[in-house]
Amino acid sequence: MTAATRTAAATAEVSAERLARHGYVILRGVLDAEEVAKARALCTGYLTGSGSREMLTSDFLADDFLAGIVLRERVVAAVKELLGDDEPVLYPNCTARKNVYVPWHVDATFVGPTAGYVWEPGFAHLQCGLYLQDNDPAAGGGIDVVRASHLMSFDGYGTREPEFDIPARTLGESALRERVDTRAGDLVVWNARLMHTSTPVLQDAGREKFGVFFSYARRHPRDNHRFMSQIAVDSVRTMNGVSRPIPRLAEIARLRHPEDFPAWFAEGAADAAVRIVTL
Ligand SMILES: O=C(O)CCC(=O)C(=O)O
Repeated sequence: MTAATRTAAATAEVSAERLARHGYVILRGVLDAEEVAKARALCTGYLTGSGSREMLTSDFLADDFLAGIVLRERVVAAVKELLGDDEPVLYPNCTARKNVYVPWHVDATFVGPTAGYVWEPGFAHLQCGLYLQDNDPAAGGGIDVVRASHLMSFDGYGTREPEFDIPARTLGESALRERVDTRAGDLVVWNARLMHTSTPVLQDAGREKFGVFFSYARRHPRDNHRFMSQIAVDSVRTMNGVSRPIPRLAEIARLRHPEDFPAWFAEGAADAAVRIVTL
């Protein structure tokens, strides 16, 4: 993509400058109402039963419609603009989730003593969540964030002190807390260092919550390899001396490009100058 096309892809809402300042941006209306209904129906079909909350990457990629969202021209153009990289990296960390609610956190790969590299100026990683329902103040449906917390250190490894009250920050009651105001079909793109949580459900909406998730990054062999290696490390969890695999992460660590990807997806990525990185 030329610099001119990249600039055309940028709007006040979706710009590298806004991402740097707030820690997230919203790409509106990636799916229209009909497509949202289609995606919800697909997710309902795949995520059946109370134990089925997250799709394996292979199952997600096997669905042309869901997988196609990741490579939509508008999505890729926005990612390139936000990363400032015309050949971004896509990780095989693609999934759809049903009724997943997560407490306040910074994404695991970006926390702790081995993750110091995420504070380097050249580092850039984007977590993407496309929500298939409005994010309602009472019923939830998306995420809340602590605005600009990607610039601050919650774990002692960062470069900038949090700028809000210490007692408030862990409770997520900071004045910088905000509900990301998404409508069904909008894509939220956030810096993985951003403190975020599922918007709480205060009142049952009488519907399932669905989201489609994927990760893009700036091309950087060391950082790309570290992200994938951390997924491999996280793919086995040990508690009380008993180790058990986390199937979705274990599969990501096993996938190889291009052979484990649908041909149309691998070709579509290549045509869009998106590099798929596997271990
Ligand atoms: O979708 C949500 O509610 C939370 C997503 C999240 O926290 C994550 O993907 O890291």
